[in-house]
Amino acid sequence: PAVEYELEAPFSVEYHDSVGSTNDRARELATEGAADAAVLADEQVGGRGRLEREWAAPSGGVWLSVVSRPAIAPAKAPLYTLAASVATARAAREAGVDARIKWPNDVVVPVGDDGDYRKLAGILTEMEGETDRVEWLVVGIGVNANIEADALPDGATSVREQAGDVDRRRFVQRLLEEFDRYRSDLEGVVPAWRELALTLGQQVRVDRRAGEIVGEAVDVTESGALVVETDDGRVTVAAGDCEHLRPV
Ligand code: BTX
Repeated sequence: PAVEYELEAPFSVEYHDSVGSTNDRARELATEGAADAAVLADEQVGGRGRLEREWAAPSGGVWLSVVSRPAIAPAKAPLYTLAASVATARAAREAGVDARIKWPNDVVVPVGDDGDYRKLAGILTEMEGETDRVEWLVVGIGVNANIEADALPDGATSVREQAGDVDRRRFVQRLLEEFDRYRSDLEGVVPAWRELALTLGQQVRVDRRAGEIVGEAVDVTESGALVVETDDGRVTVAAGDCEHLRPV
């Protein structure tokens, strides 16, 4: 393989040089009953983002999906997305990148002081289950690691561009350790998230299915929804209702 992924992580990791989407492979494993499994690829040829957007995933990245079977209600699933963004941002910071978190699912590098940023990583959480109980969760984490920025879409950056190449084995190990820690401490997720959030305190425009709102992002709730202070009062936006969020 292109990378030797001998990990001591608390997950059994399946490695691919190239795959369609690690989330699709992880969904298969989840359906077969896997728990605490991860799928990792050097390249994806059918990487997916939210809302059927494409995710560019050339060779050199960290394209990772983790299967969990937590005893939680689906309403708490967004905390897994926040936990993954905290874990990713921390691993990137240890690699020398000024990584911050943009609600709901991006890890970004700030550019200047006006809220602008470049996207370093994205999270795609998918689940199966009943209304009161999750059966499985697949958390997909895509990190532009050892990739030239000009091989990526506009507005993207990479660990290589920010800080030089990273040892992907160590990066994934750290990311999975942090993710595992917050999986078993869901109450600790929001406090850890706040410390790295770029979004809090920003004036933002949120495109929702229910229409657009503008205001100051003041906090996230205990289930990971964003609280926006608008001229008409406080509005809570669930991650699943957010199509776009940008600073204004
Ligand atoms: P998103 O819907 O928030 O962002 C997708 C948007 O980001 C795209 O429309 C494009 O504008 C931009 N974009 C595409 N590729 C990149 C990139 N490599 N870097 C920066 N910006 C990009 C974000 O979705 C969630 C992405 C999750 C990706 C992981 S990779 C492992 C797993 N497998 C899989 O298929 N998806 C997840």
